[in-house]
Amino acid sequence: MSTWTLTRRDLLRAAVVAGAGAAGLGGIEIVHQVTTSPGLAGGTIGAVRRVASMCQMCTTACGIIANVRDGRLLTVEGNPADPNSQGSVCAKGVAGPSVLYDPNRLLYPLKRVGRRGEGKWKRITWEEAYTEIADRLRAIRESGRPEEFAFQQGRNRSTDIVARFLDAFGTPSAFNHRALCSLNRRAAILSTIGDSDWDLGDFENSRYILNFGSNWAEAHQGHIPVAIRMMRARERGAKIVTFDARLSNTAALSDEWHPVRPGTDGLIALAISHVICAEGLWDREWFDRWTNYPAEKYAEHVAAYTPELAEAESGVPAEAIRRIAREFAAAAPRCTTICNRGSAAHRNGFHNDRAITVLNALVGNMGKEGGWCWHPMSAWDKKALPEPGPIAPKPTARSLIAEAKDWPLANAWQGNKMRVGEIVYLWIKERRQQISALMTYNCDQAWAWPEANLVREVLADEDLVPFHVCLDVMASETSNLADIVLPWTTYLERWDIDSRPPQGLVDYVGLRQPVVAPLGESKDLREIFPELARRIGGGMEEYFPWVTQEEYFEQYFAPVPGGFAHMREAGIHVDPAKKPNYLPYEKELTAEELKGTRTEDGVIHGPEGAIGVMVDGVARRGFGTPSRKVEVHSQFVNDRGREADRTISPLPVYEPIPGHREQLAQGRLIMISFKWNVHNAHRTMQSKWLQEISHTNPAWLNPATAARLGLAHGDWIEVTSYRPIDPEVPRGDGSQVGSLRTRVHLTEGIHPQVIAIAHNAGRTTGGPVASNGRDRATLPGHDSPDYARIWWAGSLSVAQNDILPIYPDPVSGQQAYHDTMVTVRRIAGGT
Ligand SMILES: Nc1nc2c(c(=O)[nH]1)N[C@H]1C(S)=C(S)[C@@H](COP(=O)(O)OP(=O)(O)OC[C@H]3O[C@@H](n4cnc5c(=O)[nH]c(N)nc54)[C@H](O)[C@@H]3O)O[C@H]1N2
Ligand SMILES: Nc1nc2c(c(=O)[nH]1)N[C@H]1C(S)=C(S)[C@@H](COP(=O)(O)OP(=O)(O)OC[C@H]3O[C@@H](n4cnc5c(=O)[nH]c(N)nc54)[C@H](O)[C@@H]3O)O[C@H]1N2
Ligand code: SF4
Ligand SMILES: [Mo]
Repeated sequence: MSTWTLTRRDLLRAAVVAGAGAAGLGGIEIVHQVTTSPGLAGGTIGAVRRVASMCQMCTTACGIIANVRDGRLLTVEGNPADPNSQGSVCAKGVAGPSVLYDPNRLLYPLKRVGRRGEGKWKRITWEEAYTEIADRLRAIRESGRPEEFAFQQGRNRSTDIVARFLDAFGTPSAFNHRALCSLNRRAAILSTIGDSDWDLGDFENSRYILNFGSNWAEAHQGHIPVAIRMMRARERGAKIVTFDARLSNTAALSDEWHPVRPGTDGLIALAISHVICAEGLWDREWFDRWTNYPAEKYAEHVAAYTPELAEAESGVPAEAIRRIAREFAAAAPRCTTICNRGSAAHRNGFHNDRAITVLNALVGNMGKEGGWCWHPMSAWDKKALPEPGPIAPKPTARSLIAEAKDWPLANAWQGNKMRVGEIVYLWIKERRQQISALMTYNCDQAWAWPEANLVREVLADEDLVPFHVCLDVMASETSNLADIVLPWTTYLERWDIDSRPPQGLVDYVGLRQPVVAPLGESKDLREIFPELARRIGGGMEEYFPWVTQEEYFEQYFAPVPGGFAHMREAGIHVDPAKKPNYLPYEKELTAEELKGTRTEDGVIHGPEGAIGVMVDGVARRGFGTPSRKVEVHSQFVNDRGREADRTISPLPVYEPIPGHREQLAQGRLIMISFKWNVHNAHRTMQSKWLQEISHTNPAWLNPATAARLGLAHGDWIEVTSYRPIDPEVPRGDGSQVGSLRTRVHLTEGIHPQVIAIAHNAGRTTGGPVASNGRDRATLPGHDSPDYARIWWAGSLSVAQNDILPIYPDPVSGQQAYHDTMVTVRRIAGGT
């Protein structure tokens, strides 16, 4: 296999070529749009009201200012008061009005009249909808089996109200998307430092950034906040090195791009560690002081992971690995790693991310300016801003599906239950747990989940799912399979308390507020749940004492100076007295904190557990792990594994993906997935502004691979996928999953053993914009003259998830999105 390293000049050339080539296939244009506005929130300019709120076109939740005239939203811009996004928004943020005013929005409650999935609906009143749903749910609750009411949520930003309702109901069957998304990354960080499940590299102050498969210029949960800091760092001369299986736009904005074979990032990190140890480039003193494993022994552990081994497995030249190791260590402590689904969404992703995290400990950059940092709060300060009103106790009923005991790390951390979302519908199909009612919220599992056709099959089956209510903004593959569809407000018409891991290392809080009145009869969960609780009764109603949503937020924001009124005006609050979370572990414990504690093996225990550690005779706060040190050696994960009959190495290791080597030798390819900057999963595909920019997903192939397979640019191909050959994975028998048809997009910007397909495509419902004209007027009364202007109607758009196998990492349950083995063959053409 060929290996190569590209310079920044080569990268820019390649990016231009990729863009130009794509245009010939109907356009996968590359757009970077980061705007900065000096304007302030609140007040008016002429007849325009400037309303502060928070974007939710993706999970980054940037502060925004909505310009509204006569009750109509005109434009959206960034809110400079947001310490994370600092007044910038991306193209998706700007496109808010196109979602709000989309003529295909759901505006009235609908009840199915034909067979499930047939697409026949009648409009009903809210009164009818409430009555039917409350009657069904009350019967389940009163049956004594509350777990039979299951709630499927996706990227929920209204966690307070959802938890309140489910707890008050008494159901533990809360299914979420975490395993589809970021489970391995979080488990790796929790097991290593304990303080947080999310790292926040101090990029702005960094001099050297190693990026293992994070596409921060286009995606990443901290997209704009990360991207603006990376660009500032580069302007100041920082070097960014990106490992990605494909030339992402992030790779193109980096100083170096190294194409990697998927699933090998952990090995590269271990090989870099090997060089750092072998050449004595480490910060040995820091490692010995602050980790629970001697540096000498870690050097022995990584001795086997040579750069040559890493080259053979990953394709990154050994010499490049040596050079990068030296450069990274030389920049310490102003150096950091960043990673995301590129390294983590694999069968071995937990260990990949552990190896990358520990690499930081080796150079002693943890918690330091310009280094690898974190913040204990991944949202706002919940102690300072407690939830108003009575809090329901946690359910005592059990849910086999939610507990997911086969995956020892999925729910291993209290308060951070991650579940294993991708097995839910398989297990319902296998009748492992009875479901009597399902409510879907903020999730399009029938399109976004692997084996999406299996999800659709289960949702269509009235024996398996007797009652399905879907709350959605627009028709989706999932709402199409509901019995009742409730019209949901968009993020521009609803209330939330929100904030994200603070990139500036100081926590903050924001308010999402309606910038216009809800369209039609759409409502938010914050209105629906209290009403349902009152109608279900049986004590549930006691947890929802407030009358209006404003009243609830009035109470919520009371502790903020200026209260709710200030939040409505400014949108964001940051406590000016708070300092960035540098070196939290060094903090000395006070005499007051040490009162009544006992020290055992150096760990200081208070009445509620470990609070610190003795280091060189001083009592310090340390880390949030059992040993209060960085757990290079995690007995915790090893023990959790043993309890579930799984072997989890306590040290970071490289575990090759089972079957990859053999199948690659037979000529199969690894199929990966990626996200475009202008799309966010399902929710942007209805936006005509965004869909016009990106609406197609041909398969990226390297010219060398295409030559081997006898393929040319633009050829039609059939891609056939297979389950893993892996006894530790459900149905891991190597059997065929399915096939899709797409076209070849030739580019040097991809590893030769990889085929990459963007996931933001392939909708068949949701109206003509989302489906490239396939779905004409789906709902009564929904049409628009704009639809005639969909010049991209009929463009290629395939649903990748129909052929992705359900493939949970056996230790954590993370869906291995980037490990699917496929065969590719040329076909005559046509969709
Ligand atoms: N525009 C946009 N932004 C988003 C989202 C979106 O849908 N669209 N979704 C949000 C959400 S929910 C999430 S979880 C984040 C995800 O954010 P990211 O993880 O940054 O994005 P992904 O596209 O999931 O994957 C990142 C990269 O991994 C690469 N890759 C695949 N396999 C490997 C590998 O083995 N090694 C390496 N080094 N690279 C590999 C892919 O080519 C891709 O460029 O983005 C968030 N932001
Ligand atoms: N092949 C492949 N599949 C993937 C991924 C991948 O990289 N490749 N990524 C995975 C990841 S990381 C994740 S998190 C999941 C995400 O998958 P989902 O959770 O299904 O994605 P969302 O876009 O959040 O869509 C959820 C629902 O939110 C609704 N919605 C809520 N609020 C609004 C709003 O204000 N406006 C609009 N327009 N819609 C709203 C949408 O209508 C939609 O039905 O997908 C996963 N699936
Ligand atoms: S990064 Fe996400 S939250 Fe921020 S403006 Fe873009 S879509 Fe909105
Ligand atoms: Mo995600």
